[in-house]
Amino acid sequence: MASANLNVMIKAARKAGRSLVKDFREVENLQVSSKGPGDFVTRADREAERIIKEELRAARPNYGWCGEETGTEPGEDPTRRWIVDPLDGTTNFLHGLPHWAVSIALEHKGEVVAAVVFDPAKDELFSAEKGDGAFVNDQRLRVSGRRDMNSAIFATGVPFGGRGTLPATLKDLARLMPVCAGVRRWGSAALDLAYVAAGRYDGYWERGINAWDVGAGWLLVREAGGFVEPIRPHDGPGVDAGDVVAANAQLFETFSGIIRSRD
Ligand code: LIP
Repeated sequence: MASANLNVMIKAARKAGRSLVKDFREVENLQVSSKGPGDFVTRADREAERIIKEELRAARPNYGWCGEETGTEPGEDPTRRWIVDPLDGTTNFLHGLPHWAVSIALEHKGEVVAAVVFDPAKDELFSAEKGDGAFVNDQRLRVSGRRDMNSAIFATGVPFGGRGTLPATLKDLARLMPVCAGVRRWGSAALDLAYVAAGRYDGYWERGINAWDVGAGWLLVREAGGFVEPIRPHDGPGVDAGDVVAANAQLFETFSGIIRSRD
């Protein structure tokens, strides 16, 4: 039985999802325009965050806010904050690729306690509450049971445009790819973590990532029986660490050891 907070989060995610699906249909038409859909997607992203903020603030006016588009705002309740990426997988959305999600996390005293990752294009709503398990729609999620690296597949995000973490990520790939069954880069951290929770990926890692990208997925993996930690030691909430490594229980030590071996 979902809590009142989770029901509020699901309602907000679905309302924003309806707005994004309408805009996504327009983006597909704009691919051929010379200017491209960049400005249109920015407006879609900001409208989605406005919808989510309106819904969550109406229900819980004293919680803090951390949103990709509108930044951070402390709340009267200093122990709780919403962590929101209204459109995770923005570049996919921009190019008409149907792999993007609305990500909403509720953090209490530095720990994520409720999570929603909604993929409207595939009609999959991933959710979790601390101690109550993780679900996709009404189906309970469990991480994969694979024990050997050479049959496991992993996901990551490779920085585009030569961003700062590209050299480190290329070294990760050089060490990991020879000992696993493959690596996927599908462009949405929130869905990458949701897919680890669902057992579709056996693990995921990314450097140079934000709290709003990973906040909800962090709890999904843990509630599905997986492990998720910052790559480097970090004081404070793990979702603020700027990097992340996650896997099922059997592979986490070996996988995280490979990713951390250069740090
Ligand atoms: C994206 C992440 C993805 C990362 C991209 C980007 P956005 O978030 O979900 O994992 O590799 O660089 O940060 O910007 O689409 O919300």
